[in-house]
Amino acid sequence: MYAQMVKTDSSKVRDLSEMTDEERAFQERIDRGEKIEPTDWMPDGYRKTLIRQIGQHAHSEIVGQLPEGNWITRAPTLERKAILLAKVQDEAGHGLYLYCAAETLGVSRDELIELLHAGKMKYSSIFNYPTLTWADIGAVGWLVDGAAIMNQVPLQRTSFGPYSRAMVRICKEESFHQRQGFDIMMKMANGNSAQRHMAQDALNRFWYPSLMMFGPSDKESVHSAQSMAWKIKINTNDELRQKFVDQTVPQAEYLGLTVPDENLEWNEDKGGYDFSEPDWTEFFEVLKGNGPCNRERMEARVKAWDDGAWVRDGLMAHAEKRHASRTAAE
Ligand code: BYC
Repeated sequence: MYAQMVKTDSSKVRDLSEMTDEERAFQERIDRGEKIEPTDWMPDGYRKTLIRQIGQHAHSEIVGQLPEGNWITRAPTLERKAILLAKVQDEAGHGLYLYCAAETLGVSRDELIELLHAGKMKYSSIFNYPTLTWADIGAVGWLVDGAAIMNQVPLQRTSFGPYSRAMVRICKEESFHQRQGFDIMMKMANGNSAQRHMAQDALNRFWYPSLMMFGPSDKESVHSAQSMAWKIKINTNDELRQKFVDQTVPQAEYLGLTVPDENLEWNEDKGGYDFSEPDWTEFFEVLKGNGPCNRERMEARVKAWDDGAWVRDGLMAHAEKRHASRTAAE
């Protein structure tokens, strides 16, 4: 019956009758809304899907520090600088909770990071776009964190316990992030004409990349059907994208800014906006590594990892020494 909830690619999701006893018992736990904990039995595919999604989510938080970190030294006031610093530090914390959640599934943080650096794991496409002006920092908070919350609030109910619990904390912090972004946009949109122009330009450049954050259209989404059957994902990509547009358009209107979409129109029948799809060719190019900043982002991450090697080595040596002296004392 769970398969009926699945909106995409449902032909690939196996019915209860096609499962082994263990798989069926697992699926029934999911269907009852029980949380799965790391020591519970789980199908290999469930474990792999979670490692992929949580790992990519963690990488997104860490790589996501880069476009905003770019503006810490150039924030317009001391207060804005302190807020931005706190936000970027929060992203590091989110990455760490998520790597810990992934580690409960039997993969190490080092392994995940090596996969990222080898180009074998993804991070969110959005972070391959540059932050050219201060208004972009407003747009990132307002739109990028806004899209992230839209995706992450339902993930608080995801079936895997450690991921779900990490999401509860992350969502609290993300709402502060979204509000600080909107606050920057309000200042810029109500400022002088150059500031208003910067705010509009930031919206123009970040609108479609933000829509892409929800993933390909449901027709193209390869993982949604199985992930929804396992309640790893709660909504389809298109459902969340629609909710995001419906929430964000009135906010843009409040700011006196124009969403860069000539086809944007309220549709009374569906109770939501009709809007233009992002350019999916561009999306898939960014995923292949051909976005404006892919190379720069990976170079920065690899350099940070290499520069930090002496700290990791030092901590390991210290831990080994302590372990050796404790063992000797016993
Ligand atoms: N970018 O079958 P689909 C943040 C990939 S960070 C890159 O629909 P799925 C923040 C997808 O991985 C917020 N790749 O996949 C941080 C798959 O490829 P693989 C990050 C994407 O997993 C700092 C293929 O396309 N949030 O908020 O069912 C500062 C087919 O897609 C993207 C999360 O990570 C993309 N946008 O659904 C500020 C949320 N979209 O893996 C803010 C958790 C799709 O087979 N993740 N792909 O090689 C999810 O909810 C889901 O993984 C997605 C994709 C909705 C993203």
